[in-house]
Amino acid sequence: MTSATWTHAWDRADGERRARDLFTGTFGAAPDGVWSAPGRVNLIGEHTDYNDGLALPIALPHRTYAAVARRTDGLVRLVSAQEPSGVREVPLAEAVPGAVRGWAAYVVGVAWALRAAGHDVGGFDVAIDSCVPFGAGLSSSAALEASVAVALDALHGLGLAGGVDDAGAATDDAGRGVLATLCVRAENEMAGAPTGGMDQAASLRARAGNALLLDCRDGSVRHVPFDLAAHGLALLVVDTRAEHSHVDGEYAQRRAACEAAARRLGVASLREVADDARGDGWALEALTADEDGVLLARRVRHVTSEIGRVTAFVEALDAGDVRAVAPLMDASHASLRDDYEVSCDELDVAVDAARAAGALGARMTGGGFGGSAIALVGVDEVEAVAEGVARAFAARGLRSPAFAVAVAGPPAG
Ligand code: GAF
Repeated sequence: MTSATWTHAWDRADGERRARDLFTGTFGAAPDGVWSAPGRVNLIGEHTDYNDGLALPIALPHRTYAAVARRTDGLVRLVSAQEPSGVREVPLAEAVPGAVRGWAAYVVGVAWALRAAGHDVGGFDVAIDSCVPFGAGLSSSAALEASVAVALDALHGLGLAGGVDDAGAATDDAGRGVLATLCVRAENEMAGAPTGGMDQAASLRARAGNALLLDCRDGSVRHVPFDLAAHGLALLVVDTRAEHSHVDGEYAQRRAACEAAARRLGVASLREVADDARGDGWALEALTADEDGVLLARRVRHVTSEIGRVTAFVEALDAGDVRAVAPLMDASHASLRDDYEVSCDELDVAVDAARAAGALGARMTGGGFGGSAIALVGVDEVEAVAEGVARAFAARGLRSPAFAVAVAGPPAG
């Protein structure tokens, strides 16, 4: 009997029923339909997206469900099972950056971004329910945005989202790329979180059974088969329950540091440094010539080395040598902890304890400053590693973590 707490994904029919029931109970009529979108874990490629770099997320089986009905009066009424504040009302005409606070900004922001891009989107009622843990670094915000985006796409016949086939693949990746960009606008401009585009791409463009190799320079993607079970392995997610947020200053500071470094180096983005045939030594040397460039050099070293690790990770998957990704995960964590300084005690404890309990490799995932870690473990070791992590947290007096096993699920639909 395990003492570890597990966060299980809802069955799709159950999630849809929950959102539908909340809608009917709140608004007194049936919705036009229910749409859903997944959270994500990023396998590797952290803080690379806003540097035109590479990232490798998978969509989680944990999803956010949105029951939605069109309105004709330009009003948005919102309710969420995760928000005790009751029904919120926002006239779309008043929905401008800065005017809408809290979780509603992510929902209304998607409608605002679609309208700003020239799409004829009107008011709607929406009821949200979700099994994507909130504030756990598993992209609950992107799941919320993407679920609303595909709902509005369908209800207004925008023709961008296409469908999802029986194999869990989106039928119109280009249209989804457009929707992902608009969801990023919603998050950046309406919600005020200066994030990159990885999370929205994962939620809208991932494919079941595959990792999504995302090239953030041109938005192109490649689906890389990712079936750990076939190799006797599993991906354990540790939600440290140290809540994180990207609306606060640290994330923005890291992004600003990268932009400052790129300016000093005279490159359009740090991707150019990562791709430089000479390596990144010249850039680190140039930056450390000034004392105030020493910190920038460490930030740059994380980004360039992390982009290299994404390439090596994909090469290992392509070669069927899945165990070879474990040291890359360890190196990624060390780089994020020491050079990029976005880890925290809880994440370090989770990673160290997972390894001590038998994980082959482990790292923080997502933006950091709290949130979740992932560990590559043998299928028979999942419980033991979770127990080991739970014990380490208890021994340090930390809040009990929650666990999940991640398999690559289908995208929003
Ligand atoms: C967060 C952001 F939303 C992403 O855009 C990405 O930068 C990530 O942190 C770090 O890789 O999830």
